[in-house]
Amino acid sequence: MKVDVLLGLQWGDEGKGKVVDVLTPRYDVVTRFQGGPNAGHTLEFNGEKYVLRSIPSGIFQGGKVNIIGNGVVLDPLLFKQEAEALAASGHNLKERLYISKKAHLILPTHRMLDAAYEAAKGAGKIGTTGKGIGPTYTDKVSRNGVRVGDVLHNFQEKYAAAKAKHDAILRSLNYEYNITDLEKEWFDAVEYLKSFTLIDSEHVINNYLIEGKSVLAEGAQGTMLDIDFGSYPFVTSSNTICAGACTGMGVAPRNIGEVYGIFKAYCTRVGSGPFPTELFDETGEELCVKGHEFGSVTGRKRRCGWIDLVALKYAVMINGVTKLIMMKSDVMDEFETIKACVAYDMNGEEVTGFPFEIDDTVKPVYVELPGWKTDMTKMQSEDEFPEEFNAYLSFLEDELGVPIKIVSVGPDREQTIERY
Ligand code: 2SA
Ligand code: MG
Repeated sequence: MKVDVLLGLQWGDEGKGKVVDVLTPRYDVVTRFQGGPNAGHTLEFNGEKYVLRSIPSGIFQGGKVNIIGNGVVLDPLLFKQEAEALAASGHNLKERLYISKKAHLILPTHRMLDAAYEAAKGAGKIGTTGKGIGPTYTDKVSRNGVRVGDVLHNFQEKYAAAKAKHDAILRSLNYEYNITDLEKEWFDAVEYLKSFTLIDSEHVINNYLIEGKSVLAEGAQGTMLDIDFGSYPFVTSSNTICAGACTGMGVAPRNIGEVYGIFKAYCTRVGSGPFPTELFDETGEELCVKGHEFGSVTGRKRRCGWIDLVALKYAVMINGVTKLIMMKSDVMDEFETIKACVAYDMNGEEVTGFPFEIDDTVKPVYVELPGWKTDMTKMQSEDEFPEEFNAYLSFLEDELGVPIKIVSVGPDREQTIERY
C-alpha cells in the first residue's frame, strides 16, 4: 500500500479539515506530518462544529488509527486542551491516537520568542499565529530542540538547557515576560501527554503499509506557505508540500500514492505577505462575509481575492497533484462574473511561471467567466451542475492539467459531490 497525501494548494484554510473527514472512511490510518497548533481544521457535522489543531481529523471516525508524525511540532498544553475537549464530547482518543517520539515540543519560551521576533520585525512582521512554530523549528534545525520522546528520560535537564538559551535570547531582545503560571500548566500537560502511546512512527507507518493498511497524510497550512517554495519570508516554518509527508513521516517517495490538492474556488490569505489577486472592494467583502473568512486559530479576518492560477499551477507542479478538490464555490453562487488570474504583469512583462519574488507592483492579468447564478448548496450530483459551472471547472482543469474530482458546495459533510 501507499500513503495518499491531502494538502492545501493556496495559503491555507482551503477546507482540508472537511475533506479529510469525508475521505477518512476510506482509510485505516490518518496522520499529520508537519506544522502544529498553527493549523485549525474545522469540521462540521451533526450540527456541531469542531476545530482540530494538532490531532488528525480521523479522530471522529471509530476504528481509525491517528498518528502525529515526527515532522509535527507539538505544544503539550494546547494538545491537552484539544484532547480533553474531544474526550468531553465522547471521543475516545487514547486507543486511537499515537504520537511520534521524534516530534518536537513547543516550550512556553518558544511562544515568547515568537512574539519577541515579531515585535522586533516591526512593520515587516510575518503575522504569525503566535504559537511558537518558527522558534521550535529553528531549534530543531539548529539541533537545540526537545522532542516528545525526551519526556521519558532526563526531561528536566533537557528542558532547563533549552529554556536557558531562550532566556538569554529574550533578554538580548529586551523582551519582558513571565511564564511562571504558564510553565506550571505546561508541565501538567506534559504528564498528560505521557499517558498517550508514544511511538517510533516511521516503523509503525511503514509496517502498516506492508500489512496492506491504507494511510492518509493530512497536510496543514498550504503550499504557498511552504518554507522553501512559498512566498518567503511570509511563510510558515515547515515543508507543507508533498515532500514534507516523506520527511515528516519517514515514508519513501515511491510509497506516495495519490496526491489530493485542495483549493478554494477563490483565494484567501491571513497574515502579512504578497497576494496579487487580493480584492479591496465590495466583491472582496462579499467573499469574506459569505465565505465566513475568519481564521479558526486566531479569529483574524482573512484577506480575500480571485483565484490565482499562476500560484496554483506552481503548487500543482511542486506537489505532483494527481486529483484536485475544489471548495467553497457556493460562496460565488450569486456572482454575475468570475475572474481568474492567468498571468502576472511584472513591469509590463506577462509572467506565467511563479517568480522568485512577488511584491505590490505585480498586477494580475485576468480572464472573465460568466457566473452560474444558481444556488448549488442542495445539489447531490454533478448531473445537476449548471452549464456555466461546468465551464468554470473545465477552464480550471485545462489550466491546471489535473482533473477536479471532488467539488464541495457547502460546509457539511453531505455537501460534497464526487465527479467521475
Ligand atoms: P506561523 O504561526 O509561524 O506558522 O505563521 C507564519 C505564517 O503562516 C500563516 N499561517 C496560516 N495561514 C493560514 N491558515 C493557517 N492555519 C489554518 C487555520 C489551518 C490550515 O488557521 O485555519 O489551513 O491548516 C496558518 N498557519 C500559519 C500565518 O498567518 C503567517 O502568515
Ligand atoms: Mg483552516
